[in-house]
Amino acid sequence: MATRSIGSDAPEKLFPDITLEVAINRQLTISMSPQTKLYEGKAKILYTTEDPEILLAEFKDDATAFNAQKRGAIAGKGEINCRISAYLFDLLAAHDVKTHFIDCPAPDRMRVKNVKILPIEVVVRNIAAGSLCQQTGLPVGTVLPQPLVEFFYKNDALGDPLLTLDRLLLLNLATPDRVEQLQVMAKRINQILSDFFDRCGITLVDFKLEFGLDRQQQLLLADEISPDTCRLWDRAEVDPDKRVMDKDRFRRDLGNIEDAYQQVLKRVLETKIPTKNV
Ligand code: ADP
Ligand code: AIR
Ligand code: ASP
Repeated sequence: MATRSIGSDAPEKLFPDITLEVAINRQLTISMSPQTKLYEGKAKILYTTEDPEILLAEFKDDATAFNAQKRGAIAGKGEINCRISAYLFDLLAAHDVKTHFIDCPAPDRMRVKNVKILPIEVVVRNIAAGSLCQQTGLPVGTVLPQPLVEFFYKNDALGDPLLTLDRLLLLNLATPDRVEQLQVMAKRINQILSDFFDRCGITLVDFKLEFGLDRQQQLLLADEISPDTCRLWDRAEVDPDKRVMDKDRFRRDLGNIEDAYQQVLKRVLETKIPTKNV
């Protein structure tokens, strides 16, 4: 989908007139206030709420890969990803990481703080996989000596290319201080999530984060953290295909996608969080 700055354009009506009655009924189950569809992406729909500082994100079952060249659906994915994300955002908040997450008014819906998303995808890698292997020749599964933080330009039209620091600064995507802040936050988030997934019997191979600025210019972790945005390997499996519990099952046609996503949710919900807050 073409990128546009959320909140800046005239919002599109939520439902066409012909389905107004259904639309009204559906809205009433979520909130008594009118909602307008602000943006529909590949995996989520964002709606306005009565409060301009709060958005409602609806997680879809739709799945895409390779910059939407491959399309499909994963039954139950919307709810699973919303619940996993909510749980992980709570975990991070308990460790004083500031996130956009407020609450879930329905299993596939999340209320979030409205932020201006930075056009940067922050990827953290613990083990070599995916584009790192394709672009460097490193064998899949190579344990990295330390976590690698990479920046990609969040721009579908350009295919989300890898950025160098100089390109990032050239394009004014962030200041040097912001880059430093993103690196520090990404590494901290990696520590917390890696420890947690370890307890779930899952290896956090790599993941993508998005950040945004709220009205007070505070940097918040945004978007989602789910099997759509992480590579997750079952620690009990050595087989390179069987161990995959994330969107690579869809990307690589490995089958059993729904089961893998369900299994991640189950393990996340069963695992006790080692903090005093949660
Ligand atoms: P895409 O836009 O890549 O197709 P999604 O379907 O997940 O991705 O769409 C959700 C969009 O909402 C993303 O572009 C993401 O950057 C944006 N977003 C996520 N969290 C927030 C937030 N708190 N405020 C505003 N926009 C957000
Ligand atoms: N990712 C990147 N863009 C979209 C997503 N979901 C995630 C992948 C993977 C990590 O970022 O799901 O967990 C690195 O992706 P890649 O393709 O660069 O190896
Ligand atoms: N989410 C991106 C897409 O839909 C990239 C990916 O996950 O492979 O194309």
